Amino acid sequence: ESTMRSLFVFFAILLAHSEARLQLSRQSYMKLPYQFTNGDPTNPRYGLFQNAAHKAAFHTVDKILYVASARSTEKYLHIIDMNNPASPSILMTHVFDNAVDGMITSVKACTDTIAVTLTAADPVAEGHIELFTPYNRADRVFTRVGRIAVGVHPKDMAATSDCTRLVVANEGPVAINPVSGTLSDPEGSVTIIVRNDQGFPVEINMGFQQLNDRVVDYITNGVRYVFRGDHGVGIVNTFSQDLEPESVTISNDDRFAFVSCQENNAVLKIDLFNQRIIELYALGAKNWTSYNLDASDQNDAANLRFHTVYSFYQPGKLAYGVVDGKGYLVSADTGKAKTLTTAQHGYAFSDNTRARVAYNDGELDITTMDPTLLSQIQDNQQLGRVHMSRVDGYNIFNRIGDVFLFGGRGISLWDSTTMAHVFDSGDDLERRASQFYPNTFNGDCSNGNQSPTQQVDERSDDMGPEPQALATGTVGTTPVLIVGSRNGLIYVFNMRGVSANFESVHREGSTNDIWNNLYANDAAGDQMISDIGFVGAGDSPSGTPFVYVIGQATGSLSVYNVVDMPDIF
Ligand SMILES: *[C@@H]1O[C@H](CO)[C@@H](O)[C@H](O)[C@H]1NC(C)=O
Ligand SMILES: [Ca+2]
Ligand SMILES: [Ca+2]
Repeated sequence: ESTMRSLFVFFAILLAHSEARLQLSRQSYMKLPYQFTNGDPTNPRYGLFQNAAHKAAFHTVDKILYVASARSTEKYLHIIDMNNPASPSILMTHVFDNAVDGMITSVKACTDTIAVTLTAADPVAEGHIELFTPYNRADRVFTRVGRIAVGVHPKDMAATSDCTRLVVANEGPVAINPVSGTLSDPEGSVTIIVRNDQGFPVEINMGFQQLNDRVVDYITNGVRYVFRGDHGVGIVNTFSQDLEPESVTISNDDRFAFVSCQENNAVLKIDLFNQRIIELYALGAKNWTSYNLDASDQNDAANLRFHTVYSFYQPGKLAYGVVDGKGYLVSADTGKAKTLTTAQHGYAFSDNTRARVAYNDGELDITTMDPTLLSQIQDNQQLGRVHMSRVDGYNIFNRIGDVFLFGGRGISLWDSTTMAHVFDSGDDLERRASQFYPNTFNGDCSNGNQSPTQQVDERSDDMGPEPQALATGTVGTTPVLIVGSRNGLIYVFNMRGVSANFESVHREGSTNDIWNNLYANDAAGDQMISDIGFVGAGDSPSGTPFVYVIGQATGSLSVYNVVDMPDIF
């Protein structure tokens, strides 16, 4: 019987490994300059943790990639030649030098227009979108054609397929009002910019105040109304002020926009034809009873364990994908807690606390909670360190009876008509990371004097793998999903059936030196992946589909071909 069993295991492994798999094949890697000494483009400066690159957009006709920095001092848009994805080169760097602007937050490339969103230097003032004609290779010029005000702190932007509508998600995060010197929570909003024949864009600003009337319904459905003010000190904060858009995507028929309100764990669906909000949907919580997770940073290793906790999906990035002719909203379930400090926001508030601290502070209902869960909460190797919500999970005794964590630690598919949750990758991201890259599992890139292996496990108590970039596309006839995690892993999934099925995972860069040295030697990979784009075979100069990846911590751009390769046994 045992011979039969091992034979069976042998064949199972053989089968699993003899299939072809969609994998990434590295084409190029480059660091972007964060500054030019004395403004001289021939004198670039490079540095780790300088936010030299953050977002990118590919112009399919011109084969140009526009890469934006995320710096208030140097607002750069690098215009990069991608005629040969194996050796991209900077053609020009456009410098945004309007002192009223804060920093670049997103970039979109349409056939005849390049759009860039900029926050305002004043954190409670409205931001802007700047429009350009695409870079002209012959004349080497990049010409601005318009500047339009949007809402406070534009964070993300999407365009319809014909580019007649741009949709901007304005986060409106809490800040200190520079005039009054006190806390101000600007309204979140969505701006729709409609192109007309005169070339003068019409803009529609959509606030969320209309949703305040239904706040009780929304809370009952599970939408998080996180910071409600403090009436004792005269801070009133409405639901619409607390709703904070993070990411936006548009359905492939250009009819609907979907906006993720990350901290609120909700998605707004907007009708782009009638310019109205259809509904605000609560995303619900993930029940970890069926999965494993690593919630402790104190064992310097992957320890995926079983805990009876819940977590909010809280997508940091949305995309739209079509499977078997039906559209799905795809979410990267990053997670985010809302933390306000006196220094930065004029008031101290914390959405989250470490589970053991909540226990010690008497916030948990120890009389009704499962004893196993309570013992895990008192153990820093298990749940003691994990950040849990102190706003949710209250029972009728006004004590926390259920533990809610931040972030789904995976990706989800949502029916774009009903917003039903139709697929969850469960613990796939952490499981594959622990299998293929255990030495950097849930690791961080935050200390230049430490190595990637020294920073292993540091994000486990936060939100684990933290997927924060997504792209959908097609390789041959296979719909694919590319997912980038904060700690530099790039996952490839196929979307056959209504699910995301694992194909491969890639980590770029070495682990055998401190980050500063790895960075200097072009061996740090892409850390804190902040954007990913997929370029299909028809738009790729080589005819092979490729993926570009932006790492914010490393200020880097990587390009990979997506190839169907047989696995080497
Ligand atoms: C979570 O799943 C477990 C096991 O299936 C179940 O007992 C529990 O009721 C679920 N929790 C919720 C809120 O549905
Ligand atoms: Ca706000
Ligand atoms: Ca761990």
